[in-house]
Amino acid sequence: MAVVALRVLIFTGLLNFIICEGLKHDPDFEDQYIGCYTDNSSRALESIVYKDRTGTNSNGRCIRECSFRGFMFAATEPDLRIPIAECSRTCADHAARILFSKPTHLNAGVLRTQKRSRKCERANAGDECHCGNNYNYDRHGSKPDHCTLGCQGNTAETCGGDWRLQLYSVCPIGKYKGAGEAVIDDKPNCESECHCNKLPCFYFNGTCTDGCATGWKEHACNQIDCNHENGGCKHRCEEDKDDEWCSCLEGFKISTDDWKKCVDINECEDKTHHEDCHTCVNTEGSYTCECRNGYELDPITEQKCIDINECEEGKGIVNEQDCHTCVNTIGSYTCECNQYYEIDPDTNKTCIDINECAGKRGDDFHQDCHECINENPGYRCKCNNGFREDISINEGNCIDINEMGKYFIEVFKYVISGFAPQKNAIIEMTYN
Ligand SMILES: [Ca+2]
Ligand SMILES: [Ca+2]
Ligand SMILES: [Ca+2]
Repeated sequence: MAVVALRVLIFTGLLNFIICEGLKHDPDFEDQYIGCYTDNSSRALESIVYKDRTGTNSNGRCIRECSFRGFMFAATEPDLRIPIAECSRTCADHAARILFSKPTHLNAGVLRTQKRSRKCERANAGDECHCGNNYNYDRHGSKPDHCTLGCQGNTAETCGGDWRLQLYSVCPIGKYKGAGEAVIDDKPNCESECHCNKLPCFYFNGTCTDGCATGWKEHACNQIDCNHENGGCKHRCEEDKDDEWCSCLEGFKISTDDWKKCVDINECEDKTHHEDCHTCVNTEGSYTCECRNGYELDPITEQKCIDINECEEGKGIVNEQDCHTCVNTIGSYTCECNQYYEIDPDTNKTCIDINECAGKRGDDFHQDCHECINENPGYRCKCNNGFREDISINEGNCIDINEMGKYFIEVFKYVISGFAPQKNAIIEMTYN
């Protein structure tokens, strides 16, 4: 038994080397190889994009064609004109048969298999390129050793086997295979992105044939180049960022459609404007405000409303004429008024004469004022007969003329006669 096992080992290696040679790829796409899978009339991949009869097929060409069409998987498979019965079995099947034949027939078996293999190759009507997006490409099973038929006119590669798909992952245009496995979580590993003047880039390493697009540099055109047209950014470009390196000036944000573009922030809609901005007015890159009466736009920020100091010179308030002492208030102003004046209750902003006579005797005009006559400022008094108005003060006051006259006469008589005045010497006088 041990001898037989050893012989199997030796012959398998020999046959694979001599006859089958095994799976072969274009080295550029080797990394994208997924496996060899069984196909049948219920196709594992949904589309056949071409049947090549010119002898120019290759796995790379099939991968490119599938990528152009937006597929995730590509597979080559020979289109055999001769029925399966003629070609009988795959190369590996023949190898197994030979191993179990008598040793004396080994050489003849090898020769027969070689003949059949060549016959099958000659009989290939063409190479098919299958594309698909179905993750269950393996639903008919896998046959790892069966993809051994050479591509038409290109023996450097194999293009599947009889009803066998030589399956590769496909990266979409602009992407190329990332590091590691060809398929991760059932999806092609296409993490790397290249940016060429004209896509696609090469799928295996991202090389661009016609140079890098704006804002990109290095071999695979996957490095940011802020020195070249600002890295494609509308505003700012930051090379130290791996992803989305564009940023915007103040007042702008990254567009939701294109992270290289910047769009205005509508501060009024977002309600991010200053709380003292009465009516927010959005502008490109900023905003400004419309202010209520009594306020003006802050000349420094132009984004908030500040109180107008109406009391400042040149602001229109005429001191001592209509507003004796201007007092600024937030959003307005008021006035302090001189004596005999009061603030106009209608406007609250001008000083008007107090009508003392409209008030109460004793409180608003003098107790001894017989008839109050309003004046601006103050008031005067009209006095009854025998009284005169004391004009020494603004507040009118009636004083008794007779009493005053008697007093002065007594004093006068006393001074000139040197004796005490007598009652019958009193002289009635009118004081003017
Ligand atoms: Ca704005
Ligand atoms: Ca004010
Ligand atoms: Ca008055």
